[in-house]
Amino acid sequence: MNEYRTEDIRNVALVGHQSCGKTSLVEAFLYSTGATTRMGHISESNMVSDWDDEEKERGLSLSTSLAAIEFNDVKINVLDTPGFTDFQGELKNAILAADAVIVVVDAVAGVEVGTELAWEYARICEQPIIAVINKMDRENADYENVLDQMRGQFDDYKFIPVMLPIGQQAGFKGVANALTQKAYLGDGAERSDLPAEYADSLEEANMELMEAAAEADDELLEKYFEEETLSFDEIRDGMRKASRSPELKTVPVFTVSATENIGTIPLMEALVAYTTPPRERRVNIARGEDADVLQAPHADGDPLVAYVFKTLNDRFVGTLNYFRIFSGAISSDGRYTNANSGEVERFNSLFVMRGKEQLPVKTLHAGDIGVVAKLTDTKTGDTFVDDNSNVRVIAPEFPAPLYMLAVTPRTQADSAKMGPTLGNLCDADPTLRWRQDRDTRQTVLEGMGQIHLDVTLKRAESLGVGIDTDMPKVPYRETITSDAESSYTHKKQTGGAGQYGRVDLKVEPAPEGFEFESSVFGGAISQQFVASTEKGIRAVLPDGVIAGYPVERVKVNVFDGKEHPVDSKDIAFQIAGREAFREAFRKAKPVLLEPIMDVNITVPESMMGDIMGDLNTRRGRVQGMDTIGIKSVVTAEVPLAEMLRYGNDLRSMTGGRGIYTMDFNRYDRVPSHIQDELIREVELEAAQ
Ligand SMILES: Nc1nc2c(ncn2[C@@H]2O[C@H](COP(=O)(O)OP(=O)(O)O)[C@@H](O)[C@H]2O)c(=O)[nH]1
Ligand SMILES: [Mg+2]
Repeated sequence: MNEYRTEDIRNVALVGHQSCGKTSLVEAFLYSTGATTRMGHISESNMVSDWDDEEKERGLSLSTSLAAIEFNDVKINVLDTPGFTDFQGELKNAILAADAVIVVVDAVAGVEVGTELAWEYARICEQPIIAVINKMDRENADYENVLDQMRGQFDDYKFIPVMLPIGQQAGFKGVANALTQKAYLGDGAERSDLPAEYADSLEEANMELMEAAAEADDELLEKYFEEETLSFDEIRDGMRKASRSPELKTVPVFTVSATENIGTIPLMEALVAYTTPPRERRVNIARGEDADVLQAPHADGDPLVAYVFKTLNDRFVGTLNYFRIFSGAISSDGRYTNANSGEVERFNSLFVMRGKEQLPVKTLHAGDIGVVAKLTDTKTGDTFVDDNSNVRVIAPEFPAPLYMLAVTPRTQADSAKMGPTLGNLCDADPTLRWRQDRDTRQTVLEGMGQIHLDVTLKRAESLGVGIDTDMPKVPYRETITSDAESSYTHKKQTGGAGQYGRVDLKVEPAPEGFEFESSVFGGAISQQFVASTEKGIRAVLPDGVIAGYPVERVKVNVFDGKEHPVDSKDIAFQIAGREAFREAFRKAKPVLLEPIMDVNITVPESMMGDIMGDLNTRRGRVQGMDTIGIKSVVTAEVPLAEMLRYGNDLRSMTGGRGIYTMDFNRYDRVPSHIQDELIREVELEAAQ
């Protein structure tokens, strides 16, 4: 692998709905540039950027992979992202690491959920977008229709076709370039004259392109008015500027067939010409406590700022950290500081990657993307800096987890390894978490969906940890709805040392938590034993009284009791307190509380009815409805207990076209028939 300077580097993130052909496009790039001698195919499980065993098995990209493409003395770092909505974390970080976002759209399926999701992230990051309509060779491929869809869906963007298809479907032969007004047949290595029937439409596309470029810049606009034409370079520069401009939001549109390798070379040329070199990139950073923007230009000599956008734990290659250099340079004999962990890391194993192939390099210049192995304490989201600078790149905001599984180690040996391994996997993936749920006593793994967690557990398995899974329990709470009093005497006075204590107490509902007070009058119980009583009551709280869940929103007042001069002791009052509390709690009309979630669901408008009907069966309360374009957005409050498998259900209801987010709102009373059932379950379990 040659060394590439900043101006000869391009960083693009390939994004789009699952199966739109991103990974196949990387195959075509590698083949057309001579990096491979034949194109891999999904059916043969040999595509360069789907190299992981799991990816091969599923025929699905599960994480971002890096393919460095050497083309015309430029290196294009292609980040091939997974389109499956479970892997949004990978997608967001890849978009941050790149300088342009290539949205690939299927010429038959058109704009899909994954297209929109990626588009919205690109918008939030203010990244320039390039649209590629792929699969033009397929039956029913329809370039114009897909272009119209995009225009309708993303109507604040301006779409400018740069390559138009020559032929469609089985007749798709190549592309016509609006700039050069030439035809590029097959892979497009050579240009030829335009077939006569395309002359008019190309002429028109050329005008549009020129106007769009001229708009980017007052000087260009003036020149265009005067001379009615612009040079190739002016058009390309103008388009680059226009696509980066948050006001103009110009999107150049290209078209290809990845698997037929048609239009690939002109697309690579375009990636070089129409995307911005790394030097022009701005990125949000924190300097100490202050937010700031790292401004252009970022050269080798500037202080180092490099962002780790991906950490991979692999059984064969160990831990790899993928980073993007925003400023400064990195070399294989260097040591750099991880600004997040404070650790100084040695970069001896430095390389660039092409799928799983590691190509060692000595130096990576400002703007480049590389990989480093064998670090001690670095993970996704960290920033490398020079010794004394306190700069961190601000990571994107990641969605809250949607899917949970209870996990248990399979064997004794697995039990010791489970924690550290899950810890590493969660460090590497910002959308993955694990925690010990204190309420349910389960170890809970949380992520974006079933596939996400399946893949995580497979990875843990490959790292040598067997893990079994179970349905997660809902963290219910127990509370009371009225006041009640009780008195309990603990007495053991037969033979030996005796025990004696009496506690009289009152429970009442409280707004939150647990409150304890004592209004014992005239020393009926001494201070010391009031403390014992409180201890006994508090010991009940974690396990509850009626169904084994923690107690909340309760106030206890100990107002009377009785001591014995010899037999009263700590343990006696602990027991009396505990039993008095349990009794009073049972009398005070106890109820279960359950977590209520704020849920936000986006589906195609036509599916709205089904979604609402389904929410009804989940005890959901619809809070609002909205229509955005051809999408409907429903906001609702739904009990967590009804949402545990919603990701799968929504996917099957909508054929993968629905997405949702979910956040905790509050605890609410469980309806009594469900409460009865829950209590019965607990009793059955206890009886076994
Ligand atoms: N006919 C046709 N099929 C394609 C094309 N590009 C990709 N495919 C197929 O679409 C499926 C998904 O491709 P893949 O590259 O894995 O999509 P990704 O999920 O976006 O990475 C595979 O079966 C590919 O062979 C294309 O240009 N034409
Ligand atoms: Mg893929």
